[in-house]
Amino acid sequence: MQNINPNFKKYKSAEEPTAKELLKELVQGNRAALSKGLTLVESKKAEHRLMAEELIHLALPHSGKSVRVGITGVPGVGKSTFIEAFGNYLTEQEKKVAVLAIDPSSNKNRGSILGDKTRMYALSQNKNAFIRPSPSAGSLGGVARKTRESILLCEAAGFDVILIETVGVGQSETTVKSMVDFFMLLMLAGAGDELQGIKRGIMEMADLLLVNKADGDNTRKAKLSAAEYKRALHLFPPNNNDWIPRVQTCSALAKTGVKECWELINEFENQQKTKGYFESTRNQQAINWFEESIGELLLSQFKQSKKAQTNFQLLRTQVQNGKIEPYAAAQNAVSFLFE
Ligand SMILES: Nc1nc2c(ncn2[C@@H]2O[C@H](COP(=O)(O)OP(=O)(O)O)[C@@H](O)[C@H]2O)c(=O)[nH]1
Ligand SMILES: [Mg+2]
Repeated sequence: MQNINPNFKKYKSAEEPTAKELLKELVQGNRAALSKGLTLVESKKAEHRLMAEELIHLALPHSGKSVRVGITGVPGVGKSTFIEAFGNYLTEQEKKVAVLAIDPSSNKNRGSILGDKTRMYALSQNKNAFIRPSPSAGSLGGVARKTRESILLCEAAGFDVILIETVGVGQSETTVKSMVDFFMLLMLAGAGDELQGIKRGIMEMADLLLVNKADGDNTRKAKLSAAEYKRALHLFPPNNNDWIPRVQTCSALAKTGVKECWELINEFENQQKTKGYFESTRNQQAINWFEESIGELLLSQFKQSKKAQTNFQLLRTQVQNGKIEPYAAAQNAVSFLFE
């Protein structure tokens, strides 16, 4: 791939490594280099952004070899506990596991969804695992870009499985779905879909519905729920990748059903690769990323242009006072970008 940004070479300071130096360390599995790379990716500073872009560009040939798994479900369903059990199980299978999060609502005061490191204590101490808390609040688009780039960097650093956690409310699932190979939804037994706030659309996106907390007195209820979900899945429209979504139970706390979950992901990967869907899905995701980025870049240019912003404020008042029709005002506002 060609290096198309001529500004790449401008970044250089005495004490900082160049993107090339950083990548070299990162590819050798240097965790500090990976952390630094991720910090660059998350940074809003222009010079960091530039270096991040170069780093991503250099990392691309080393990326793509992991299995990317999205994990969602309402708060309290057991995502973090599951990731602790699943992540440690995977490292026992000689896998290197990276955990990332998508959480546009998080901010420094409230802490991110991966802030609860106590639930992932063993994993956070595991030398074959890498946990990166969610970047601080931003637009979903911004967080999505950072997460996509973080996936690439983790892959270049040799991680085999990337787990991406998101909260099961709102838009962020669609975003996670658009960047993973396999998407799983954690559910609770007997709580009812409405109670769990899980929209049908999210259930339809899942490759696996995993009924968690199937332990103790709850085991039977969990099995019953799983059977119900299985029946409900038949009513869903078929996927265009020939994969029939599965339903399983697990106990993240007792660490049961975790192995089965990994076996299912392997089955999925094999099937999708054999049929050619694995690659075509990723290619489609790349196209989507490209298209989304254009909208984002235009918006960011619009926000950065002083001239456009002055005009925007003027138009805003005119729209408010009924002096100009909203669509015409938008056309006028945007036209400033192309002058
Ligand atoms: N009984 C039981 N409790 C669980 C299980 N998984 C998680 N929990 C508990 O459910 C609560 C929420 O778990 P957490 O992992 O933080 O959920 P998250 O908000 O989805 O990340 C905690 O008190 C966990 O100990 C499970 O498999 N069985
Ligand atoms: Mg959590």
